[in-house]
Amino acid sequence: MSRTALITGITGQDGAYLAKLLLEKGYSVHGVVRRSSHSEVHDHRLRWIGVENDVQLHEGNLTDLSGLIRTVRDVKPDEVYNLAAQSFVKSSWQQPILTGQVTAIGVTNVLEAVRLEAPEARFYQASSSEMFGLIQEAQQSEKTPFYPRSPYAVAKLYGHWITVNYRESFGMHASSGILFNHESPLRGLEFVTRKVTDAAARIKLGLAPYVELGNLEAKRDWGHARDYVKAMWLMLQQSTPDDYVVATGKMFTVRELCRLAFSAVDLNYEDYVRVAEAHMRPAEVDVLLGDPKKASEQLGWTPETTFEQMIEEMVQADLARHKRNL
Ligand code: NDP
Ligand code: GDR
Repeated sequence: MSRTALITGITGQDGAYLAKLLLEKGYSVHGVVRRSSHSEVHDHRLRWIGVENDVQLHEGNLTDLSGLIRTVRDVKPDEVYNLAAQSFVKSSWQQPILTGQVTAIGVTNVLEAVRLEAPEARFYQASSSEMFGLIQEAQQSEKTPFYPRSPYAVAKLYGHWITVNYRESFGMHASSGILFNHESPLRGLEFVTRKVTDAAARIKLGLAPYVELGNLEAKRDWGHARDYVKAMWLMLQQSTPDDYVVATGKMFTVRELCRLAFSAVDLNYEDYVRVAEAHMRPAEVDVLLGDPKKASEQLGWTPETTFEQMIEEMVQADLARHKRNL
């Protein structure tokens, strides 16, 4: 019998890749979308990935419990993936209260809607490596203590623990994926990988003279979103719910990212990258490196795309996009 999934944040990067994966597995896929005055912004990623006509969208907001209850009641999901969030770390200092309302309390709203209307449904929470922040161990695993460094990370920590708490309090099948950075051609332009691949493409085509960045020495463990949504699905296929770190176990600096992206268009990044104070953060997360051993051993999950392949794919996608618009 076909299973039904409900995805909050279906219009985001991960939502698009997850919707595609679940449709390929025969699920009936539903998503929660925010109302906007621009109807075309709803589904540009779903269109890019080719599933816009195969998913059913329901208006709703993570801050509106009654709407979430109605949606869960109507959809009767077997699996709920809570991907919606104010997800940009830098914006969380500018909008700390909104970030708390959506990224923290919003998780409780979704959990409550599920507990009331579909208590048997399996629940996935999009936790984040940002919760490790000022790292307490050189390589971070499920056992590493957290030390959040931004209003976003503080909010994600609440979302993480409320998920654990609903599992322990109500016996819900609620799992939390502590995902390290993952990117793709569908990444938002404000995040550093996509900002750099898009800039490399525009500079190559003569559409921009340079790009301004912040901390070039920050190190991240970057994987591909296409690989990471598979780990989300695998978590909900386990007989018992649990928490898993999802990462590649390799890290690169922002500077190395720049070198790779610009060399993909035969340019030297040093000629085009400028550092601007405006892109620095009040409190930086200097380095993140995940230990994906548990996900590998218990879920049988391994990343398939290397960092180099992913950056090449993103640069080529940005080149193609800008050439179409020339
Ligand atoms: P995106 O920013 O691409 O997508 C966020 C989604 O949340 C969008 O669909 C957005 O809708 C939706 N959303 C935002 N606010 C609300 C709201 N108030 N009510 C309903 N929907 C809302 O994020 P990603 O796809 O990259 O990430 C998915 C999740 O995983 C997020 O929770 C993120 O914090 C978390 N995460 C991401 C990682 C990464 O590296 N990508 C790593 C670890 C965790 P709209 O399209 O209308 O803006
Ligand atoms: P991050 O991703 O904050 O790790 O959160 P982002 O790509 O924004 O930053 C990564 C690192 O690059 C440095 N950096 C810059 N970042 C941006 N955005 N723009 C710049 O110009 C720039 N220059 C340097 C940053 O300082 C940082 O150190 C992402 C989000 O997807 C979160 O939702 C998610 O939880 C985490 O990844 C894991």
